Amino acid sequence: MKSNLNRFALIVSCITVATVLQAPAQEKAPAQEHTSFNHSANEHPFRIAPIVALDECEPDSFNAVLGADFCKNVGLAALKFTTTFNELFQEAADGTPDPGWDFEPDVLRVEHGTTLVVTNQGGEPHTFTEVRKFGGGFVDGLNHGEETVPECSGGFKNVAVARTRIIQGSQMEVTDLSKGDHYFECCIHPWMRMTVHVK
Ligand SMILES: [Cu+2]
Repeated sequence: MKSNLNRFALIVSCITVATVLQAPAQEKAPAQEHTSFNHSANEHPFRIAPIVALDECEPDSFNAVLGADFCKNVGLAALKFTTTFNELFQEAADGTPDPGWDFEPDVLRVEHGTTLVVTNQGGEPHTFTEVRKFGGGFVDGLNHGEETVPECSGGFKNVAVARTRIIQGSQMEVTDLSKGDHYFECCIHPWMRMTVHVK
């Protein structure tokens, strides 16, 4: 009887040891899957490519012309890092458009399948519009004589243009870009340009 009890205790402790030994093995399996998932993700490290739209609009002068709350660069205005509405048009007319109105980066190389995520970190609306060839936008006074490109014509009355508008603080995603070169510009401030190479 005693011997049977000992055998039973031995069996129980063997099962316990086996269970304990198995536990890490079970935890390991998903970890390995996770590693291989990360590995495949590493083959396409740029599945999401962030892009920002920037500007330095001066709220008082812009809003006097375009309406209250059109330009929301309150922080920059406090620091005096802003350009007034008239200055912006004068700079464009002089052929030296304001570099504070910008897409970053200017050039981007991405893998096929990458999603562009464009965030408007500026104070006024922009568009991120794909064009066949860079050219003028839909605001004549900002075009420096360049003709409006077909993709921007009609301004926001054109649904295709309106769909590419990004208001302050919001984001827009661009997906399904084919392999090759793609050109994007702002239909309001046409010197805001960027090129995306899709491999
Ligand atoms: Cu713009």
